[in-house]
Amino acid sequence: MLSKTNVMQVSKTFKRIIFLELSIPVALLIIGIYHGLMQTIYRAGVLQNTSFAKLGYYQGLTLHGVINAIVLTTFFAVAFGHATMTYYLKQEPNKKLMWFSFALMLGGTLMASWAMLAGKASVLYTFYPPLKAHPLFYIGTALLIVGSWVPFFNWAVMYTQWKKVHAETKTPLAVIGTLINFTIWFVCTLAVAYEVLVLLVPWSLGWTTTVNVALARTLFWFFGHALVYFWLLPAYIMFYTILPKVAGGKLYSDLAGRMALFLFLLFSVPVGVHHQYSDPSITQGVKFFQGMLTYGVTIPSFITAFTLAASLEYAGRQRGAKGLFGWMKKLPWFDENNFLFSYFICGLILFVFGGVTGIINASYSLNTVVHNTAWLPGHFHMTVAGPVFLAIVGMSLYLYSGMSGKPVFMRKIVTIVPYLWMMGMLIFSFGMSWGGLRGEPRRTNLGISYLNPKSELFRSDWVPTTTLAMLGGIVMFTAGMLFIIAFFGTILRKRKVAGSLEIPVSEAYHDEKRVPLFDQFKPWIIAMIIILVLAYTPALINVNKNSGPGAPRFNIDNPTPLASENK
Ligand code: HAS
Repeated sequence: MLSKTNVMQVSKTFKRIIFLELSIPVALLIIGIYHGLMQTIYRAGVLQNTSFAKLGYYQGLTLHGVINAIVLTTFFAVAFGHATMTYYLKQEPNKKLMWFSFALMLGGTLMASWAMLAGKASVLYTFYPPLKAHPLFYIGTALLIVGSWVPFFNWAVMYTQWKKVHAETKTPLAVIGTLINFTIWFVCTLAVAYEVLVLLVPWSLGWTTTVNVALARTLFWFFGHALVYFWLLPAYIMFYTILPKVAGGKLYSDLAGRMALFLFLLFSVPVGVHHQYSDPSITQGVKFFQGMLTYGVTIPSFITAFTLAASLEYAGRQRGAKGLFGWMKKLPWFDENNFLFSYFICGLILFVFGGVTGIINASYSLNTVVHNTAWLPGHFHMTVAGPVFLAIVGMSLYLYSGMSGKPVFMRKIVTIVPYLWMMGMLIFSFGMSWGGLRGEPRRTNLGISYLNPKSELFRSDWVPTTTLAMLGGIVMFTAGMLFIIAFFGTILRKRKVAGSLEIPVSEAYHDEKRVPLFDQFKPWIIAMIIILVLAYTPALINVNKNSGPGAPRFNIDNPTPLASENK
């Protein structure tokens, strides 16, 4: 058991808001992971229909992406941000603002969910035009985002007040990480807010007849790649500040953590064009430059890999390990009183593969082989559904149990869930990546054509790859449902002790002196803006010049435009 020394008492209102922000997305996960499983079943050709239980393939894929990748991650980032800022700065955020932010996020989620469940927004989580969604889908998504800005402004005030009193104290790493993450989030969401409010909502309402697809995609990816680091950074904060402690050791270097986090501020946003290597409207020079910056964004992850590996080695040796690799055996792999470790370590193992596949995608030339194939979901499930998902669910349960004073339900199963999830994910992603290299497309209901033996398009070589992906999907679905049962089982339990906010805190093995550059935001934000202007000015000039005629509105199930309605 971890020592109870790192405990903080918090108000009832604070707890109530955090509980809601943690449990609502976990409840929605039931829909999210169900549709993940269904994707693999359609794709393996077991289902040869366009819909199942009155929910269409693309409708399900949209629900899957939006709930898992946008709703869960945003709610969690806000809840975890509240927890870390409160814990480290010893001050609770403004409650009215907390409620306001929660209400905006919930209202937005309900609007977007209605549009998706009613089949009026089957546009996938990237909502690329010319696919058109109901205006409430776009407005709901915008509200969710704006709701997540509110706490950021509040935290910035809390931090400034704290810094006035603690000018010469190193800002806690978790606070630095949270503020960096939400700075990235604020900057990148400005672009998607413009896309939604200026381009998509008026077009979806029929006030404008066409949309500039190239511009919309470029604005989306300005947001879209930074979004993946908005998902990742809460996990990185946990890896730097909690993992070494729960492993039984220390963080190898505090300064390394700071460097990594600040580098994300520079490189997270100006790389979106690597999603558009195949877009004809952007010139090669811009693609090359953003491709180089993409290699820049791998540096903080390499720093993280080496720092965490050293921290884990130290932990293993503290536990009595001998020899070169003996430390691995000594780590608390299956310690049910310390279940967070299993969520973190499984996520990290998956991220080794997620990282390598990302580096392959980033290559301008190799990207032409993998773009829009099943390889891509193979890559990103080992990132967002690897370290990110596992850290989110593990920490949600940990925070809930600690703050409510209710013991975790099915603790043994909870400890095994991440291993099951990791095995499922490795099988799934191997199937997807292998299929992708054989040309299997992503975002395609293969069951109605390529995986239907009666179709003349049947591809027998995609049978093993899609079957593997489905097997992995079944294992992951089982793990996910076990977690959801454990989470809600915990909520239904009786309180055993008074709840409190308890976060394990790792000490640093090398606790370097305070370096002012790594304890302030201004120079980094200025450098961030300069790189952004250099990377995106030519990209935006390109898409305005080479955008072609505007596109009318389309529905996903019909290749003819809805032009006649656009009067
Ligand atoms: Fe990515 C596409 C490149 C990271 C998510 N990515 C996507 C999409 C998603 C996504 C969702 O360049 C699809 C979007 C769509 O729908 O179209 N990605 C990268 C690169 C990285 C990267 C270079 N991606 C992520 C992360 C994501 C994510 C993180 C979510 C959280 N990605 C791309 C590109 C595309 C792309 C192209 C577009 C492709 C196309 O054609 O459309 C890098 O940040 C990766 C760096 C990571 C590492 C790994 C570090 C390893 C660590 C673990 C250490 C383990 C330890 C344990 C210590 C260098 C930290 C050891 C202990 C033991 C006991 C063993």
